[in-house]
Amino acid sequence: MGQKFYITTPIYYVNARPHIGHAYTTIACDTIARHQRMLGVDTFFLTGTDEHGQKIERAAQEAGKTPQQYADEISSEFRNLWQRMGISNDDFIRTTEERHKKRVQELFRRLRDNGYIYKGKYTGQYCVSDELYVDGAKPGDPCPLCGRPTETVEEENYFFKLSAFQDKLLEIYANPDFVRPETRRNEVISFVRSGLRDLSISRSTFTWGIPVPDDPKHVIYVWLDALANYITAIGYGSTHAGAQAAFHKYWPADVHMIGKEIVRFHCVYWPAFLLAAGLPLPKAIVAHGWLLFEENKMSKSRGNIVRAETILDTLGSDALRYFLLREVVFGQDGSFSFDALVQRYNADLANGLGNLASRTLTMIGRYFHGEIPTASPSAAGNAIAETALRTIAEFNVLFDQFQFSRALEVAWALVGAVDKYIVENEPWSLGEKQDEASRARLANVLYTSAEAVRIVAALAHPVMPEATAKIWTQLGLGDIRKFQLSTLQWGQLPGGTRLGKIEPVFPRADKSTIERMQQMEDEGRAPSTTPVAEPQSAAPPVPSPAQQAPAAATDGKIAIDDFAKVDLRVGQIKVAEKVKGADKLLRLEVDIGSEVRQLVAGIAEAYAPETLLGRKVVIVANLAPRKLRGLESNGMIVAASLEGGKPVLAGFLEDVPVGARLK
Ligand code: ME8
Repeated sequence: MGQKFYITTPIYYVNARPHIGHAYTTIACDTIARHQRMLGVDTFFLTGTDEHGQKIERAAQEAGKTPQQYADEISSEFRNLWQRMGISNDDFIRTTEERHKKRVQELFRRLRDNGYIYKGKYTGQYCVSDELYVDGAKPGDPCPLCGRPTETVEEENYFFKLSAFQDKLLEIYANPDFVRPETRRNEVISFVRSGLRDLSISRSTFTWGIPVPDDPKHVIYVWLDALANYITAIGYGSTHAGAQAAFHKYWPADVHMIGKEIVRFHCVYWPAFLLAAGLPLPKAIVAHGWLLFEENKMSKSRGNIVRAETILDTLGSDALRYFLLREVVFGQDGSFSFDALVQRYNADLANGLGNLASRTLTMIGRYFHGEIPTASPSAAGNAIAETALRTIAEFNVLFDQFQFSRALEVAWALVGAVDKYIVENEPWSLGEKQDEASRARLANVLYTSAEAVRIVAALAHPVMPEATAKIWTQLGLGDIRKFQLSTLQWGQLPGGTRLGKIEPVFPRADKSTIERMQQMEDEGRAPSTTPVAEPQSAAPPVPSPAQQAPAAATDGKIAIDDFAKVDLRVGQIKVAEKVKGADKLLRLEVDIGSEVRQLVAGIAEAYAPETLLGRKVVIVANLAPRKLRGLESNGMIVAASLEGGKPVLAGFLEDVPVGARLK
């Protein structure tokens, strides 16, 4: 056909283990990639990990590891999870791979040779968490993206002439398909209209990055490094003929799928870099909304993440995929809850498609000796056939517009229509009769139901690859991956086909499934290397000396090296609030210089939340995360623990800067 399709996810930072927020983007891309492959299009699907920069360097330091060790561990967690979920990516790029580093340097050279890079001095604010230069901000100002305090950066940098691209970018946004959805496009247009300043694209005060060619004192700005993955992975900058051919074949990307918080990097910086390099632009940048949990964006720093593994272990990958794509209106924020997941699973999958498939196939087994009955395949006059044809057309249009939820709703309306049709036609009564007319009607009813199941399975295959493949085999149709979606029509199910072994595809879930998932989440918080069993009761996490003592040397004393393992920092309380249903606990957000951490502390009986705002405290910053009342606590606040009394927070008589280390 000569058609190609190239789709990418963002490459995920390795400072956090994967959660279902990351899985959401990856599942959406996987679904689109599978859909394209089913249409016979030569598809390339890329994902990977973003491993350089100050944020990763600091996270590794806090974990007591080298950045490379740290990146290796977390990157492999992403890769393993995608494998376990059956994600069909064609490559997995790591920005610490040689192939990437060399090709990024090649891109840098090209930007420089084309006259878009100059050396200058940068003095301004920087957000390490978003790796963002915050133009026009003053020291202490918060980051416009995440609200965390920015840091002052003063160093000699290489600059990219971003300002030269303002008009050109605005012309590009005139194409309504370039940035989607419309709300994000408007945001980008107004950001660019407000004026673009040149962008610093190197750093010289730390080393964890790709060296600037011919000036290795500088490392390349992590966003230039990261965005380039979309071209380096498919061969840009390579001298190998095969890689060059792949680049020419697949670039430009058809879709860069991202979360809405990284729109500016993808829709402003990335096209400007490409224009400066003289390379074609991606066809579409599609930003989805956030997955919320307990009303907030699911994220490691908030500690409100849900791991994909919990759902894979209970309901399976297809259930997670279906739920996320059906429940969340693509482009908008959507809430995740275990209750909603199980409800949707039971209603649409166990009682919906699963039940329809199993009752239809069981009746074909009973009344037609396990062979699809021969019936009139014509759609004319058959209301279900007509609905199915409409469903195919609508589903494809909605799918192409990334309206997964609506597309699935339309397909499941067909499931509902067939359920009703079965009830109205009572095949079980027809099956009791032996006259020819009843047999012919029974054959028609069961053929119609089975054909509708086949059509829903074909449409839903990119969304639920495993379950639909099973239904396909049970229908006696062999390998669903060989089916060409573009040919899907009513009446293709051949009469006389022998059914495969009939087994339930979506066993019903009950209340205990929800409890199990919640329990698994509570237990699974701590990293696997340091199991922390945290009781659900509100035991105050104020440390007792015994809990705090690192590995003991002799006679209960410890060596100075042991003490040095405890990362004690000055923190400042930014947010303090009571934890619902726990008298002793407060949820705190504490600025520790490098980031704002969420902590849960057992000090609610001693301190009213409002009296704590702005207070400087001592934090154990490198404690393994643990969960209290469903909230992740990332560190511990140090307090005197008084026998029979209330805890008293440690503090300072002199003023001390936030983030200072205690040693
Ligand atoms: O931003 N809801 O990496 P990252 C929906 N390395 N999607 C979510 C989500 C949530 N709660 N949480 C994460 C970076 N995501 C950069 C990208 S690309 C050249 C560099 C998904 O680890 C979503 O796709 O912070 C979001 O954009 C991405 O993970 C951010 O991943």
